[in-house]
Amino acid sequence: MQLPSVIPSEEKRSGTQSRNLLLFQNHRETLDFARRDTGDRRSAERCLRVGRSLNLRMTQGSHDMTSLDYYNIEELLTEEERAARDRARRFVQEEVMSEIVPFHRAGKFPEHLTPRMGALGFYAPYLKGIGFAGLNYTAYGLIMQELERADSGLRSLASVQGSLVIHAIHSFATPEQQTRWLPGLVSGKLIGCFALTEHGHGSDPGGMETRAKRDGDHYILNGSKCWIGNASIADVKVVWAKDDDGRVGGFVVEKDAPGFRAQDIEGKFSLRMSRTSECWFEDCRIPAENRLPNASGLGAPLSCLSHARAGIAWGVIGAAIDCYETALAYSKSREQFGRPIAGFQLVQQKLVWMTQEITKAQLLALRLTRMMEMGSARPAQISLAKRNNVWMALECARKARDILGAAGITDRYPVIRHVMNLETVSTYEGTHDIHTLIVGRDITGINAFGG
Ligand code: TGC
Ligand code: FAD
Repeated sequence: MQLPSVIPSEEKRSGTQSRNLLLFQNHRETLDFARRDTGDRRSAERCLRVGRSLNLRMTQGSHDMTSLDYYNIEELLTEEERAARDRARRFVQEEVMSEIVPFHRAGKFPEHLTPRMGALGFYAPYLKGIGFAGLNYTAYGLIMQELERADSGLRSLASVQGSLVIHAIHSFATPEQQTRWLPGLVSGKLIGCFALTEHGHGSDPGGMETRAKRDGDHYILNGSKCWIGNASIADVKVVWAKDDDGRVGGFVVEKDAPGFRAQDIEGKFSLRMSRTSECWFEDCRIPAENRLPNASGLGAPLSCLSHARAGIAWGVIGAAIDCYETALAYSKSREQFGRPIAGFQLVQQKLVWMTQEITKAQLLALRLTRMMEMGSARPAQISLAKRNNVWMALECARKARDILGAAGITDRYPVIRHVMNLETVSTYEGTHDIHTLIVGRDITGINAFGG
């Protein structure tokens, strides 16, 4: 007689399910290992090694390239766009998926993927010039979709490195500065961070208190930043601070600059794979030539954010599809009251809602990047897409979690991880409500922000 287990033996080994089942086998061994080794600081590292050693077993023969496409959006894509997406999808399946759960549990990022993503051209792939992939915005969005299908932390790394740091240096630096920093950043050999948010100024970055005071051939920075991706390890920190005239400027703080200090934020339940830091500048002295001369005013960092937000509008579709496909497969195999739960009308309603909203989000994202390619997209239109698509993905993740019942709270399935991650995505790069007010201001002409 077979005893029941939370791993149903009848689970079909195809597509997403097979991937999830194999991932869970990794988890179990990782968990068993972790249980035997409690309280030891080295246990997290060991968990990672176990996860890695199981990597090959998981990826062999799992080239599932299907993805929800209810309105045949595939037909609207060019060969180049499909190729970029498929390259990213293959990378995620073959090199990333087996890493996700152990690294997520350990609260670490698989650092070896940073140069690998650089080699694949995933950082700001829409930029033109030496070293850049030179793709269009839709291909960029599709790459972000595939990265976020795995984990929002993976897409975040690409957003910060590419659309924020590389984009800022590409847009606002001199040719000499670009030559100095871009090759290392684009290849992923150097790590970047984008420091805008402060402890006291999140939604209103215009109120920032960090100052950069000119002192001969140097600037002296004083102030602090908070919630900054990779700040503690970044080689190239793009820091936004007000100058002697009170104008927002961009300053590059390099590794080991005197007066710079950072500390990682512990205890995150969301975006666990990302390193997120707070940092302080105490008479931090940098050469005057590290100022980005073409960045003047808050519009400079906000223009970088526009590009990252468009990537998020595409990226979260990947997370939503992963949740939908997991819930669909589970509901077809899970039986209650003598039939698959997919046969119940209330479950179908949730699956249909997901299909409908993912399809609308795909069309919205595609139209947005087509407008960006024509140069006609306005920031408020980007805000609308970020706002809608992140909300859509979070709702899909919550509904999928519900369909999975108790199994949905374990990381045997990716759904609860997406739920937790998307809470961050809804907050960063402008909260849901801040984007509401940006669009509200655009359509009414009345500014609802404070002040
Ligand atoms: P406001 O008057 O609206 O704007 C100031 C100046 O900026 C211009 N501008 C933009 N320019 C380009 N692109 C945009 N998206 C722009 N939005 C505004 C604007 O025209 C103006 O120019 P000028 O010449 O007149 O000075 O300024 P405000 O202080 O009223 O701003 C309000 C608001 C809400 C729009 C803005 O501050 C905002 O977006 N707040 C949200 C903060 C935010 O998104 N922070 C993100 C931090 S970075 C991050 O989260 C990275 S996580 C990445 C990851 O891991 O994926
Ligand atoms: P607050 O601004 O304090 O907002 C709190 C609440 O008040 C929200 O619900 C908000 O919508 C609401 N609110 C605020 N103002 C208004 C208003 N006028 N009307 C109505 N409601 C309002 N920042 C960076 O610079 N670089 C990074 O790399 C980075 N990475 C991040 C990574 C993670 C994991 C997280 C969580 C954040 C990151 N951030 C980063 C910071 C992020 O951009 C901010 O958290 C975000 O902009 C919101 O700021 P806040 O957290 O201070 O919230």
